[in-house]
Amino acid sequence: MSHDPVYVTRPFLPPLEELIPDFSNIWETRVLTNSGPYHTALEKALAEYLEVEYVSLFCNATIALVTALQALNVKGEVITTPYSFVATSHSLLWNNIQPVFADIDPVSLNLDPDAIERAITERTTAIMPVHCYGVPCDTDAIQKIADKYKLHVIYDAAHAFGVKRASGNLFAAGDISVLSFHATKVFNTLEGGAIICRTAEMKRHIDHLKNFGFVDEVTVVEAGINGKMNEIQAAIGLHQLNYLEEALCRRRLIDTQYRQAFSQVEGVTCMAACNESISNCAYFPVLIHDNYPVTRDALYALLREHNIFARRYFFPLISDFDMYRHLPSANPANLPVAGQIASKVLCLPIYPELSDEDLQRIITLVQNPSGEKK
Ligand code: T4K
Repeated sequence: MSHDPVYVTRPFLPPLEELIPDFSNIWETRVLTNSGPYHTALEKALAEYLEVEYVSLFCNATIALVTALQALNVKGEVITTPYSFVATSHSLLWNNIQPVFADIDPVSLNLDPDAIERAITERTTAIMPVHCYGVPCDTDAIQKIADKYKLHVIYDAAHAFGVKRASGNLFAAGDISVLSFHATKVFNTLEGGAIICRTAEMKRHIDHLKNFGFVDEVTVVEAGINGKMNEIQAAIGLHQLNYLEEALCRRRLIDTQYRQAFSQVEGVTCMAACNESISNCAYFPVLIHDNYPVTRDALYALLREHNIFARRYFFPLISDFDMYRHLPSANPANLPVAGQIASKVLCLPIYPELSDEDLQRIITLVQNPSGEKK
């Protein structure tokens, strides 16, 4: 029997009929963008939901990262992780900053604080860690290093929307956190993103930077970019918020079922559950070890044969792309843990509308890749 394709994710959308009155309103008023009422309302709603004071909406997280670095006037070298989506380090190149890759911790898969400290040079001005898969970085250790060497910290929190942490708000860590609201994320506005910062003055600065540097009709203070979110996206975001808890619950249920199913499968490990945080279950990465019956890539291919499109996030490492390979810090000998993890990882489908039947098919294939009758 052939099945519809199952992708690593499928964007959640609110019922269309709920959106129509807001779309009609936007059509009528002709306020389409440039900080309209939906934009203002979503910034306020997100600040409340995330329990932070200052949120600036963006057209996507990549432009938000580029802007965050501008806002802090970051130059020279920035220490970052090779185990991420390429937008993380691209944002540095867009600012003529040299990325310096440091290795990751084998459990959290986030930047290893010791490796960060070893990578510091006279040119280092900031650290750009990623809360990879929504797992919180060791923010205390990172802040200690930042304070000791007087460095900025810009968190790429693209995966972390909806993550709660017992030991304090994750988004209060560092100078700035950047969220992504891309279609593939836990909370989406089709495309979109946001910067969370700590002061009203910084928010003002960021809001100027995302609007070409305009301060008022006749004053441009710096070379800003067009990073604005439009009204349709903001309206969708407001509706998405109403469904967020439901969507997170379904994700957590799928996460639990995968974990239970794989607990006895030799050669497959799941990410360790982080005791002090409530996960957003944005991704479901598994590591496929040498004692599993087939290789990671063979499992990836087997799933594809069954119309299941798992993804090898984050393989290749950013540092292995040709355009980054020449950097001294990109040497695989400098990044042994990241290299190991990238060769073993497979992200399985997880999204609110994943059916029980499809979930079971994925589980069965992972449990028994050779298809032998048991
Ligand atoms: N920092 C980090 C750590 C990130 O992971 C990302 C983005 C960023 C920064 C930058 O954020 P943004 O500037 O995008 O806001 C996807 C996403 O495009 C990307 O946003 C995301 N990270 C990355 C991890 O994944 P691809 O190239 O794998 O996407 P794609 O098009 O192959 O989508 C994956 C699957 O999702 C598809 O097979 C089907 C499904 N899908 C996707 C889209 C776009 C849908 O069903 N509908 C859709 O509209 O990068």
